[in-house]
Amino acid sequence: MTILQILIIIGLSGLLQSCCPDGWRKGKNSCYFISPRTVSWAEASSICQSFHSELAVINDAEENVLIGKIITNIRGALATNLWIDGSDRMIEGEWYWASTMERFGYKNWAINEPNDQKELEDCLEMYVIGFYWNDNKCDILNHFICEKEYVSFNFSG
Ligand SMILES: [Ca+2]
Ligand SMILES: [Ca+2]
Ligand SMILES: [Ca+2]
Repeated sequence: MTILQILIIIGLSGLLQSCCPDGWRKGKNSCYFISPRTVSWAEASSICQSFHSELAVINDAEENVLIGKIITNIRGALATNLWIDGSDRMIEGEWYWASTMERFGYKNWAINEPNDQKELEDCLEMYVIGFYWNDNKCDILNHFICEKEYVSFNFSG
């Protein structure tokens, strides 16, 4: 590999690291979009998919903190909590990320949650303050968080 090729690759990777679409916020490995609209969980999920993304999957505490910071920056514009990708609609009490069907690893439940109040709460929201998680009714209207990976560069393409 020549010096020039190495410099080009370094330059491109620098560009790609900041490659989130307009209006999306950069995280560690992902870009995030906080919707100004409030919709049901199912509609939030399909809107994210229309952006070639999914409702946010929170993989660890670091990601929860990072999303909390993004929310804090725009909290004045938010009227509700925020949908993320979790659900227990298939088997009550068995929480999974709907976009991957994987069971939760990291969890950040608020105290006494999930409580499946009136046996009606099967969708996961993040509190707009404190960023803990709560199960809520899937048809209430919330803001929501979409997540997509950075665009990756294919050197063979
Ligand atoms: Ca994630
Ligand atoms: Ca439930
Ligand atoms: Ca609840």
